[in-house]
Amino acid sequence: MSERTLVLLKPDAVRRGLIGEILGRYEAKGLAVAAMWFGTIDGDKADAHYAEHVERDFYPPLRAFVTSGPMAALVLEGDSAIEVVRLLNGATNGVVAAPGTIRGDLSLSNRENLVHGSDSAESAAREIALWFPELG
Ligand code: IDP
Repeated sequence: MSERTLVLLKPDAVRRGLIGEILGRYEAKGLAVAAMWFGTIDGDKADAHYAEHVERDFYPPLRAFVTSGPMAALVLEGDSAIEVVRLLNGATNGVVAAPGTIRGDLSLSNRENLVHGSDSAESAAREIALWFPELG
């Protein structure tokens, strides 16, 4: 079933020059870019995106990280896009993410782990509305 998911290429991906490498993996898998945005977000936008995490101990440094420089936000579309992106991204912590995944191949960090992908259909709908209100 074709569906849409929200992907972030976080500031570490941009700083490290990995936009092409990462986007190439999604495209090679067969997902299509339906929308794209590039820029730097403020703390309010970070709080809205990570609403479920704002009370967590790891949130203040995460907030500083995601507001530290430009990011790319994308809507990717294709069969089972939500699950496929999560599988391609790999586990949250790059140290233990499986080789062959984006985080497993390219990250050694639990925070600076290059990418975000919506974790459910409900999250995808909420995040796409937040980042791309014009698609609503
Ligand atoms: P996910 O990005 O794999 O879905 P979440 O648990 O939703 O992981 O966490 C959101 C983001 O918060 C992670 O991608 C990572 O950047 C950061 N994060 C999560 N857990 C930790 C932690 O224990 N220490 C530092 N950062 C964390």
